[in-house]
Amino acid sequence: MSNPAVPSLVELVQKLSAEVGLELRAILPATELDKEVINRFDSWLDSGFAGEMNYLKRAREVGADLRQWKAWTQSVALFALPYRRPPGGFRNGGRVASYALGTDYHNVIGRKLKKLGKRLQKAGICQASRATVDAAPVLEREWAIRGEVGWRGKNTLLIHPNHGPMVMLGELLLDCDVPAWTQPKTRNATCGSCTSCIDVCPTSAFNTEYQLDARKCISYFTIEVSDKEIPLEFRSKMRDWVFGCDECSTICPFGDEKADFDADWGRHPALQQLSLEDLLTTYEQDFHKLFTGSPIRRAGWEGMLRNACVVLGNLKKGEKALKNALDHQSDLVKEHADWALAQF
Ligand code: B12
Repeated sequence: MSNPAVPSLVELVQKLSAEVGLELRAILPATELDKEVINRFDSWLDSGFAGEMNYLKRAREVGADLRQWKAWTQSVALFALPYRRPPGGFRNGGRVASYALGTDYHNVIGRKLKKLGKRLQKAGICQASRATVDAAPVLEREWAIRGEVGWRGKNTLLIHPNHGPMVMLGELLLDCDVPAWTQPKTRNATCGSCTSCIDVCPTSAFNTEYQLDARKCISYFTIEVSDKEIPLEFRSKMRDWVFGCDECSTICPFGDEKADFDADWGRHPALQQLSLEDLLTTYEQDFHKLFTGSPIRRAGWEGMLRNACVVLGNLKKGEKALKNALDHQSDLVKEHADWALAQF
Protein backbone atom coordinates (compact mmCIF):
# COMPACT_ATOMS: atom_id res chain seq x y z
CA MET A 1 0.00 0.00 0.00
CA SER A 2 1.27 3.48 -0.81
CA ASN A 3 1.99 5.81 2.04
CA PRO A 4 -0.20 8.94 1.72
CA ALA A 5 2.50 10.99 3.47
CA VAL A 6 4.96 10.27 0.62
CA PRO A 7 4.27 12.45 -2.41
CA SER A 8 3.64 10.58 -5.66
CA LEU A 9 5.80 11.18 -8.74
CA VAL A 10 3.09 13.38 -10.24
CA GLU A 11 2.88 15.43 -7.04
CA LEU A 12 6.64 15.95 -7.15
CA VAL A 13 6.50 17.13 -10.77
CA GLN A 14 3.63 19.45 -9.81
CA LYS A 15 5.60 20.85 -6.90
CA LEU A 16 8.78 21.44 -8.90
CA SER A 17 6.73 23.00 -11.74
CA ALA A 18 5.15 25.44 -9.27
CA GLU A 19 8.64 26.33 -7.96
CA VAL A 20 9.67 27.54 -11.43
CA GLY A 21 6.39 29.41 -11.95
CA LEU A 22 4.58 26.81 -14.04
CA GLU A 23 1.31 25.00 -13.49
CA LEU A 24 1.39 21.40 -14.63
CA ARG A 25 -1.70 20.81 -16.79
CA ALA A 26 -1.15 17.14 -17.66
CA ILE A 27 1.48 14.46 -18.00
CA LEU A 28 1.13 11.68 -20.57
CA PRO A 29 3.02 8.67 -21.90
CA ALA A 30 4.76 9.57 -25.18
CA THR A 31 2.87 7.07 -27.29
CA GLU A 32 2.08 7.75 -30.96
CA LEU A 33 -0.68 10.16 -31.92
CA ASP A 34 -3.78 8.65 -33.51
CA LYS A 35 -3.68 7.90 -37.25
CA GLU A 36 -6.72 10.11 -37.72
CA VAL A 37 -4.81 13.17 -36.46
CA ILE A 38 -1.93 12.55 -38.84
CA ASN A 39 -4.26 11.89 -41.78
CA ARG A 40 -5.96 15.26 -41.16
CA PHE A 41 -2.58 16.96 -40.94
CA ASP A 42 -1.53 15.35 -44.25
CA SER A 43 -4.64 16.36 -46.09
CA TRP A 44 -4.33 19.94 -44.73
CA LEU A 45 -0.75 20.12 -46.04
CA ASP A 46 -1.70 18.49 -49.35
CA SER A 47 -4.47 21.03 -49.88
CA GLY A 48 -1.85 23.80 -49.74
CA PHE A 49 -3.38 25.51 -46.68
CA ALA A 50 0.07 25.79 -45.07
CA GLY A 51 1.24 28.15 -47.83
CA GLU A 52 5.01 28.58 -47.61
CA MET A 53 5.42 27.19 -44.09
CA ASN A 54 7.66 24.38 -45.27
CA TYR A 55 8.87 23.74 -41.75
CA LEU A 56 5.49 22.11 -41.09
CA LYS A 57 6.37 19.38 -43.57
CA ARG A 58 9.43 18.60 -41.46
CA ALA A 59 7.26 18.66 -38.34
CA ARG A 60 4.97 16.17 -40.04
CA GLU A 61 7.78 13.63 -40.40
CA VAL A 62 8.20 13.23 -36.64
CA GLY A 63 4.86 14.68 -35.58
CA ALA A 64 3.21 11.31 -35.19
CA ASP A 65 5.78 9.91 -32.82
CA LEU A 66 7.97 12.16 -30.69
CA ARG A 67 10.33 9.25 -30.08
CA GLN A 68 11.49 9.58 -33.69
CA TRP A 69 12.80 13.01 -32.70
CA LYS A 70 14.03 12.29 -29.16
CA ALA A 71 14.30 8.51 -28.89
CA TRP A 72 14.57 8.55 -25.09
CA THR A 73 11.17 10.24 -24.55
CA GLN A 74 8.88 8.34 -22.18
CA SER A 75 6.55 11.05 -20.90
CA VAL A 76 5.35 14.49 -21.97
CA ALA A 77 4.52 17.16 -19.40
CA LEU A 78 2.06 19.76 -20.72
CA PHE A 79 1.78 23.45 -19.85
CA ALA A 80 -0.49 26.31 -20.96
CA LEU A 81 0.32 29.90 -19.96
CA PRO A 82 -2.43 32.50 -20.17
CA TYR A 83 -1.46 35.67 -22.05
CA ARG A 84 -4.67 37.69 -22.44
CA ARG A 85 -3.98 41.38 -21.92
CA PRO A 86 -5.40 44.75 -22.98
CA PRO A 87 -4.87 45.57 -26.66
CA GLY A 88 -1.66 47.37 -27.54
CA GLY A 89 0.87 48.08 -30.22
CA PHE A 90 2.94 50.90 -31.64
CA ARG A 91 2.70 54.41 -30.22
CA ASN A 92 -0.12 56.25 -32.06
CA GLY A 93 -1.59 53.13 -33.66
CA GLY A 94 -0.68 49.84 -35.32
CA ARG A 95 -1.93 46.89 -33.29
CA VAL A 96 0.30 43.99 -32.34
CA ALA A 97 -1.04 40.55 -31.36
CA SER A 98 -1.17 40.25 -27.57
CA TYR A 99 1.36 37.46 -27.38
CA ALA A 100 3.94 39.71 -29.05
CA LEU A 101 3.54 42.82 -26.89
CA GLY A 102 6.20 41.77 -24.42
CA THR A 103 9.11 39.39 -24.05
CA ASP A 104 9.28 36.57 -26.59
CA TYR A 105 7.15 33.72 -25.26
CA HIS A 106 9.71 31.21 -26.49
CA ASN A 107 12.07 32.70 -23.92
CA VAL A 108 9.50 33.20 -21.13
CA ILE A 109 8.18 29.63 -21.28
CA GLY A 110 11.38 28.00 -22.58
CA ARG A 111 13.48 29.27 -19.67
CA LYS A 112 10.99 28.01 -17.09
CA LEU A 113 10.76 24.62 -18.79
CA LYS A 114 14.54 24.24 -18.90
CA LYS A 115 14.76 25.15 -15.22
CA LEU A 116 12.15 22.51 -14.46
CA GLY A 117 14.13 19.92 -16.45
CA LYS A 118 17.22 20.66 -14.33
CA ARG A 119 15.26 20.41 -11.09
CA LEU A 120 13.76 17.08 -12.12
CA GLN A 121 17.24 15.83 -12.87
CA LYS A 122 18.58 17.08 -9.52
CA ALA A 123 15.70 15.37 -7.73
CA GLY A 124 16.65 12.11 -9.48
CA ILE A 125 13.29 11.90 -11.29
CA CYS A 126 14.74 11.96 -14.78
CA GLN A 127 18.06 12.26 -16.56
CA ALA A 128 17.20 13.79 -19.93
CA SER A 129 14.59 16.40 -20.75
CA ARG A 130 13.79 18.65 -23.69
CA ALA A 131 11.81 21.88 -23.51
CA THR A 132 9.68 22.68 -26.55
CA VAL A 133 7.63 25.76 -27.35
CA ASP A 134 6.10 26.40 -30.74
CA ALA A 135 9.15 25.83 -32.90
CA ALA A 136 9.84 22.17 -32.33
CA PRO A 137 8.12 19.42 -34.33
CA VAL A 138 5.45 18.85 -31.72
CA LEU A 139 1.77 19.05 -32.65
CA GLU A 140 1.13 21.02 -29.51
CA ARG A 141 -2.63 21.35 -29.73
CA GLU A 142 -3.06 17.65 -30.39
CA TRP A 143 -1.08 16.89 -27.22
CA ALA A 144 -3.05 19.46 -25.23
CA ILE A 145 -6.32 17.97 -26.43
CA ARG A 146 -5.09 14.50 -25.54
CA GLY A 147 -4.13 15.79 -22.08
CA GLU A 148 -7.61 17.37 -21.69
CA VAL A 149 -6.04 20.80 -21.13
CA GLY A 150 -8.98 22.13 -23.09
CA TRP A 151 -10.87 21.43 -26.29
CA ARG A 152 -10.34 22.23 -29.99
CA GLY A 153 -12.12 25.47 -30.75
CA LYS A 154 -13.75 26.23 -34.08
CA ASN A 155 -10.93 28.76 -34.59
CA THR A 156 -8.62 25.67 -34.39
CA LEU A 157 -7.08 26.99 -31.14
CA LEU A 158 -6.97 25.03 -27.91
CA ILE A 159 -9.58 26.57 -25.63
CA HIS A 160 -8.94 26.34 -21.92
CA PRO A 161 -12.20 26.29 -19.94
CA ASN A 162 -11.15 29.26 -17.75
CA HIS A 163 -8.55 31.16 -19.77
CA GLY A 164 -10.12 30.67 -23.20
CA PRO A 165 -7.98 30.46 -26.36
CA MET A 166 -5.36 32.97 -25.17
CA VAL A 167 -2.96 30.44 -23.70
CA MET A 168 0.50 29.64 -24.99
CA LEU A 169 1.39 25.98 -25.01
CA GLY A 170 4.70 24.44 -23.98
CA GLU A 171 5.90 20.91 -23.31
CA LEU A 172 8.71 19.15 -21.49
CA LEU A 173 9.74 15.78 -22.90
CA LEU A 174 11.07 13.47 -20.21
CA ASP A 175 13.05 10.23 -20.26
CA CYS A 176 11.25 8.91 -17.17
CA ASP A 177 8.03 7.02 -16.93
CA VAL A 178 5.54 9.13 -14.96
CA PRO A 179 1.98 7.81 -14.51
CA ALA A 180 -0.52 9.57 -16.78
CA TRP A 181 -2.31 12.42 -15.05
CA THR A 182 -4.72 15.16 -16.19
CA GLN A 183 -5.96 18.15 -14.22
CA PRO A 184 -9.39 17.65 -12.65
CA LYS A 185 -12.04 19.49 -14.70
CA THR A 186 -13.07 22.87 -13.33
CA ARG A 187 -15.80 23.23 -15.92
CA ASN A 188 -17.23 21.17 -18.73
CA ALA A 189 -17.69 23.22 -21.87
CA THR A 190 -17.46 23.22 -25.66
CA CYS A 191 -18.02 25.77 -28.44
CA GLY A 192 -21.63 24.60 -28.79
CA SER A 193 -23.40 26.47 -31.58
CA CYS A 194 -21.19 29.60 -31.27
CA THR A 195 -19.42 30.62 -34.50
CA SER A 196 -18.30 34.12 -33.48
CA CYS A 197 -14.60 33.37 -34.26
CA ILE A 198 -15.46 32.23 -37.78
CA ASP A 199 -17.76 35.21 -38.40
CA VAL A 200 -15.36 37.86 -37.07
CA CYS A 201 -12.34 36.90 -39.18
CA PRO A 202 -11.59 39.98 -41.33
CA THR A 203 -10.23 37.89 -44.22
CA SER A 204 -12.65 34.93 -44.00
CA ALA A 205 -9.66 32.65 -43.42
CA PHE A 206 -11.68 29.71 -42.12
CA ASN A 207 -12.79 27.32 -44.86
CA THR A 208 -15.13 25.76 -42.39
CA GLU A 209 -15.31 25.34 -38.62
CA TYR A 210 -12.05 23.79 -37.31
CA GLN A 211 -10.14 24.46 -40.52
CA LEU A 212 -7.97 27.46 -41.32
CA ASP A 213 -6.52 28.35 -44.69
CA ALA A 214 -3.33 29.85 -43.25
CA ARG A 215 -2.63 31.70 -46.52
CA LYS A 216 -5.58 33.99 -45.75
CA CYS A 217 -4.74 34.50 -42.06
CA ILE A 218 -3.42 37.97 -41.12
CA SER A 219 -1.02 36.26 -38.75
CA TYR A 220 0.46 34.30 -41.67
CA PHE A 221 1.06 37.09 -44.15
CA THR A 222 2.18 39.70 -41.58
CA ILE A 223 4.62 37.35 -39.80
CA GLU A 224 5.44 34.17 -41.68
CA VAL A 225 5.90 35.59 -45.18
CA SER A 226 8.26 38.48 -44.68
CA ASP A 227 9.74 38.90 -48.14
CA LYS A 228 6.69 38.96 -50.40
CA GLU A 229 3.96 41.39 -51.27
CA ILE A 230 0.82 41.21 -49.19
CA PRO A 231 -1.96 40.15 -51.59
CA LEU A 232 -3.98 43.22 -52.63
CA GLU A 233 -7.26 41.62 -51.60
CA PHE A 234 -6.13 41.44 -47.95
CA ARG A 235 -4.48 44.82 -47.47
CA SER A 236 -7.50 46.88 -46.42
CA LYS A 237 -8.82 43.90 -44.44
CA MET A 238 -5.72 44.05 -42.23
CA ARG A 239 -7.13 47.31 -40.80
CA ASP A 240 -4.64 48.29 -38.05
CA TRP A 241 -3.05 44.86 -37.48
CA VAL A 242 0.65 45.36 -38.09
CA PHE A 243 1.88 42.08 -36.56
CA GLY A 244 -0.40 39.05 -36.10
CA CYS A 245 -4.09 39.27 -35.26
CA ASP A 246 -6.20 38.45 -32.19
CA GLU A 247 -9.70 38.75 -33.69
CA CYS A 248 -10.60 35.05 -33.50
CA SER A 249 -9.20 34.84 -29.95
CA THR A 250 -10.60 37.96 -28.29
CA ILE A 251 -14.15 37.38 -29.61
CA CYS A 252 -14.26 33.99 -27.87
CA PRO A 253 -16.71 34.02 -24.96
CA PHE A 254 -14.30 31.90 -22.93
CA GLY A 255 -11.51 33.59 -21.02
CA ASP A 256 -11.06 35.90 -18.11
CA GLU A 257 -11.80 39.40 -19.39
CA LYS A 258 -10.40 41.06 -16.31
CA ALA A 259 -7.11 39.23 -16.30
CA ASP A 260 -4.06 41.24 -17.29
CA PHE A 261 -0.83 39.32 -17.62
CA ASP A 262 1.42 42.33 -18.24
CA ALA A 263 3.35 41.53 -15.08
CA ASP A 264 4.45 38.14 -16.45
CA TRP A 265 5.09 39.07 -20.06
CA GLY A 266 6.15 42.72 -19.72
CA ARG A 267 5.85 45.38 -22.41
CA HIS A 268 8.61 45.62 -24.97
CA PRO A 269 10.22 49.09 -24.75
CA ALA A 270 10.45 49.48 -28.56
CA LEU A 271 6.66 49.48 -28.81
CA GLN A 272 6.39 52.27 -26.29
CA GLN A 273 9.01 54.35 -28.06
CA LEU A 274 8.17 53.93 -31.73
CA SER A 275 5.31 55.01 -33.93
CA LEU A 276 4.79 53.36 -37.32
CA GLU A 277 6.18 56.52 -38.94
CA ASP A 278 9.35 56.10 -36.84
CA LEU A 279 9.53 52.45 -37.85
CA LEU A 280 9.60 53.47 -41.52
CA THR A 281 12.81 55.41 -40.93
CA THR A 282 14.73 52.66 -39.11
CA TYR A 283 17.74 50.95 -40.63
CA GLU A 284 17.92 47.18 -40.69
CA GLN A 285 20.61 46.93 -37.99
CA ASP A 286 18.74 49.31 -35.68
CA PHE A 287 15.50 47.37 -36.17
CA HIS A 288 17.13 44.17 -34.96
CA LYS A 289 18.69 45.96 -32.01
CA LEU A 290 15.46 47.74 -31.07
CA PHE A 291 13.42 44.53 -31.16
CA THR A 292 15.89 42.27 -29.37
CA GLY A 293 13.92 39.82 -27.23
CA SER A 294 10.65 40.54 -29.06
CA PRO A 295 8.75 38.08 -31.30
CA ILE A 296 8.37 40.99 -33.76
CA ARG A 297 11.87 40.30 -35.07
CA ARG A 298 10.44 37.21 -36.77
CA ALA A 299 8.65 39.34 -39.36
CA GLY A 300 12.00 40.88 -40.36
CA TRP A 301 12.84 44.50 -41.03
CA GLU A 302 11.51 44.66 -44.58
CA GLY A 303 8.41 42.67 -43.62
CA MET A 304 7.57 44.98 -40.73
CA LEU A 305 8.11 48.12 -42.81
CA ARG A 306 5.87 46.63 -45.48
CA ASN A 307 3.18 45.93 -42.84
CA ALA A 308 3.58 49.45 -41.42
CA CYS A 309 2.88 50.98 -44.85
CA VAL A 310 -0.34 48.99 -45.22
CA VAL A 311 -1.58 49.95 -41.76
CA LEU A 312 -0.71 53.63 -42.24
CA GLY A 313 -2.65 53.50 -45.49
CA ASN A 314 -5.62 51.95 -43.75
CA LEU A 315 -5.46 54.51 -40.94
CA LYS A 316 -4.81 57.34 -43.43
CA LYS A 317 -1.90 58.51 -41.32
CA GLY A 318 1.78 59.28 -41.78
CA GLU A 319 1.57 60.79 -45.27
CA LYS A 320 5.00 62.40 -44.98
CA ALA A 321 6.71 59.20 -43.82
CA LEU A 322 5.01 57.25 -46.60
CA LYS A 323 6.11 59.78 -49.24
CA ASN A 324 9.71 59.41 -48.00
CA ALA A 325 9.32 55.62 -48.18
CA LEU A 326 8.68 55.93 -51.93
CA ASP A 327 12.48 56.30 -52.19
CA HIS A 328 13.20 53.39 -49.88
CA GLN A 329 16.04 51.00 -50.77
CA SER A 330 13.58 48.08 -50.65
CA ASP A 331 11.24 47.64 -53.61
CA LEU A 332 8.84 45.80 -51.33
CA VAL A 333 8.54 48.80 -49.00
CA LYS A 334 8.27 51.23 -51.96
CA GLU A 335 5.39 49.29 -53.52
CA HIS A 336 3.44 49.15 -50.26
CA ALA A 337 4.08 52.85 -49.54
CA ASP A 338 2.68 53.63 -52.97
CA TRP A 339 -0.42 51.54 -52.28
CA ALA A 340 -0.84 53.20 -48.87
CA LEU A 341 -0.71 56.73 -50.33
CA ALA A 342 -3.40 55.80 -52.84
CA GLN A 343 -5.75 55.10 -49.89
CA PHE A 344 -5.72 58.74 -48.68
C1 B12 B 1 1.76 26.92 -38.10
C2 B12 B 1 1.19 27.68 -36.94
C3 B12 B 1 0.44 28.82 -37.23
C4 B12 B 1 -0.05 29.14 -38.63
C5 B12 B 1 -1.24 28.19 -38.97
C6 B12 B 1 -2.29 28.13 -37.85
C7 B12 B 1 -3.08 26.85 -37.77
N1 B12 B 1 -4.32 26.98 -37.33
O1 B12 B 1 -2.57 25.77 -38.05
C8 B12 B 1 -0.41 30.65 -38.52
C9 B12 B 1 0.80 31.48 -38.90
C10 B12 B 1 -1.59 31.11 -39.36
C11 B12 B 1 -0.64 30.76 -37.01
C12 B12 B 1 -1.43 31.73 -36.44
C13 B12 B 1 -1.66 31.84 -35.08
N2 B12 B 1 -1.07 31.14 -34.11
CO1 B12 B 1 0.10 29.61 -34.44
N3 B12 B 1 1.08 27.99 -34.59
C14 B12 B 1 1.43 27.27 -35.60
C15 B12 B 1 2.16 26.01 -35.15
C16 B12 B 1 3.68 26.24 -35.32
C17 B12 B 1 1.76 24.71 -35.86
C18 B12 B 1 0.23 24.51 -35.96
C19 B12 B 1 -0.08 23.33 -36.85
O2 B12 B 1 0.43 22.26 -36.68
N4 B12 B 1 -0.97 23.53 -37.83
C20 B12 B 1 -1.31 22.49 -38.74
C21 B12 B 1 -2.80 22.17 -38.81
C22 B12 B 1 -2.93 20.88 -39.59
O3 B12 B 1 -3.35 22.00 -37.57
P1 B12 B 1 -4.89 22.39 -37.15
O4 B12 B 1 -5.28 23.79 -37.30
O5 B12 B 1 -4.91 21.87 -35.78
O6 B12 B 1 -5.82 21.71 -38.19
C23 B12 B 1 -6.40 20.51 -38.06
C24 B12 B 1 -7.56 20.41 -37.08
O7 B12 B 1 -8.30 21.58 -36.98
C25 B12 B 1 -8.21 19.23 -37.64
N5 B12 B 1 -9.61 19.01 -37.29
C26 B12 B 1 -9.94 18.46 -36.14
N6 B12 B 1 -11.25 18.30 -36.08
C27 B12 B 1 -11.80 18.74 -37.23
C28 B12 B 1 -13.10 18.76 -37.66
C29 B12 B 1 -13.38 19.29 -38.92
C30 B12 B 1 -14.79 19.29 -39.40
C31 B12 B 1 -12.33 19.78 -39.74
C32 B12 B 1 -12.62 20.35 -41.09
C33 B12 B 1 -11.00 19.74 -39.27
C34 B12 B 1 -10.74 19.19 -38.01
O8 B12 B 1 -8.06 19.26 -39.05
C35 B12 B 1 -7.03 20.16 -39.40
C36 B12 B 1 -6.17 19.48 -40.38
O9 B12 B 1 -5.48 18.41 -39.79
C37 B12 B 1 1.73 25.94 -33.64
C38 B12 B 1 2.80 25.39 -32.70
C39 B12 B 1 2.94 23.89 -32.77
N7 B12 B 1 4.15 23.42 -32.88
O10 B12 B 1 1.94 23.18 -32.72
C40 B12 B 1 1.40 27.41 -33.31
C41 B12 B 1 0.18 27.69 -32.41
C42 B12 B 1 -0.96 26.87 -32.92
N8 B12 B 1 -0.11 29.09 -32.67
C43 B12 B 1 -0.52 29.72 -31.66
C44 B12 B 1 -1.00 31.07 -31.68
C45 B12 B 1 -1.14 31.77 -30.35
C46 B12 B 1 -1.35 31.67 -32.89
C47 B12 B 1 -2.12 33.00 -33.09
C48 B12 B 1 -3.21 33.26 -32.07
C49 B12 B 1 -1.08 34.15 -33.09
C50 B12 B 1 -1.64 35.53 -33.37
N9 B12 B 1 -2.27 36.17 -32.43
O11 B12 B 1 -1.45 36.05 -34.43
C51 B12 B 1 -2.67 32.80 -34.53
C52 B12 B 1 -4.07 32.13 -34.49
C53 B12 B 1 -4.62 31.82 -35.85
C54 B12 B 1 -5.49 30.54 -35.83
N10 B12 B 1 -6.78 30.70 -35.65
O12 B12 B 1 -4.97 29.44 -35.95
C55 B12 B 1 -0.56 28.84 -30.42
C56 B12 B 1 -2.01 28.46 -30.12
C57 B12 B 1 -2.31 28.25 -28.66
C58 B12 B 1 -3.69 27.69 -28.49
N11 B12 B 1 -4.41 28.16 -27.50
O13 B12 B 1 -4.10 26.85 -29.26
C59 B12 B 1 0.35 27.63 -30.85
C60 B12 B 1 -0.04 26.28 -30.30
C61 B12 B 1 1.79 27.99 -30.38
C62 B12 B 1 1.99 27.81 -28.87
N12 B12 B 1 3.13 27.29 -28.46
O14 B12 B 1 1.17 28.13 -28.06
N13 B12 B 1 -0.03 29.76 -36.34
